[in-house]
Amino acid sequence: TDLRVAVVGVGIMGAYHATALAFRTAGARVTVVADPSAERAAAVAATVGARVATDAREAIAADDVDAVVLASPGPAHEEQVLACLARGVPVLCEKPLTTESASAYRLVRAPRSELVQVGFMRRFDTEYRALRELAVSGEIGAPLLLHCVHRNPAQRPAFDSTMMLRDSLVHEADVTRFLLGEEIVAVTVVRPRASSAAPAGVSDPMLVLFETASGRLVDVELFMRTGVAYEVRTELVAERGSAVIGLDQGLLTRRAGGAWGGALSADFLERFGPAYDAELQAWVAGAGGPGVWDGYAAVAVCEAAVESERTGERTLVRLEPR
Ligand code: ISE
Repeated sequence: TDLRVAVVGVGIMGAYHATALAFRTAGARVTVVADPSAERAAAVAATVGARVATDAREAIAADDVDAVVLASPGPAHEEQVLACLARGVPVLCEKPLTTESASAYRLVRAPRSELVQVGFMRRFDTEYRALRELAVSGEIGAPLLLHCVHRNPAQRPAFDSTMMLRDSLVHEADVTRFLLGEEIVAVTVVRPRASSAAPAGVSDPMLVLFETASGRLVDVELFMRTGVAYEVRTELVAERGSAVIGLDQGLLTRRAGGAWGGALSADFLERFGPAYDAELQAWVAGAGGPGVWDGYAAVAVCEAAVESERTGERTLVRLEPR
C-alpha cells in the first residue's frame, strides 16, 4: 500500500515535489494539497489526483495522510513540523528548517524529532555524492579547502541579503558539513561592490568564509542576479589533489557556427531535478537522510552569517549541545 502524502505549500518547489511523488516515486501517492492560494492548491491537486485542504493544519491532521512534505516558507516551518511530530508522521521539511537557530533547536529537542528529514537535496546529487566519496576515500589525501560558487540568474526584489544567507547560503553550510564531516565554527561575510542588478541596500554578490572545527577554510561566492544561468560549483582541495563538480552541465560540448560550447542550467530544478527525485524516493523508502540536527546546524551557521553581514565582523557559530 502506498504512503499517502500531504504536500503543504505548492509554490515552485512544492508543485515539483507533488508531481514527483505522484508520477516518479514508487510507493507513494499525494492525497492532500494545501496552500494559502486556493487556486494554486486546486491546480496542483487536480494534476496529481489529490484533494485540497483548507489549510496546513487540516492537511497534517487528515486521516488519509501518513507523511507530509513541507514546502511552505521557512517562517511557517516550526509550527507545521511540530504538528507532524505531535501526530507521529514522518515529515520532509524543505530548507531552511526554520529561520532562527532558537526555533530550529526547539525542533531538535521536540519528541520524535527523528521523524524529520530536511530537504538538503544536494546530498542526493550524484556529483556531490562522488565528491564526498573521494573526500572520505583518502585517495587525494586529507581535505583542506572548499571553494564554492552559488549563482542564480535572477531573484525577486524581496530576496534581500538576509534571504540570500538563510535560503541560499544554507546549502553551502550543509555541503560543507556533508563533505568535510565536521561543524562550522565561525563565519565572516564580506561585501564587495554591489551589482547594479541588486536592489538598493542588498549585498549582491557576497563572499562568505566558513571556518570548521578542525581549522579548514571554505570560501563561498553568493551571487543571485548574474543574468546568466543557475551555476553551482564546488571544488575540493586536498593534500595531494583537487576535484571540482558542477563545471559542465550535461557535458555536451557542441562545435558549430564558428563557436564551441554547451548549455547552462536555467534554474535549480533543471540542475537538481534528479537529486530532488532521489531525495523523495529515499524518503518514501525510509532510507534515511539529513535530519533535524543537520537542519539546526545549518540554520545556526546562517544566523551567524546574518550577524556578520550586519556587523562586518567574524562571528562565532553558537551551537547548543547535541
Ligand atoms: C532556493 O531557495 C534554493 O534552494 C536554490 O537552491 C537556491 O539556488 C536559490 O537561491 C534559492 O532561492
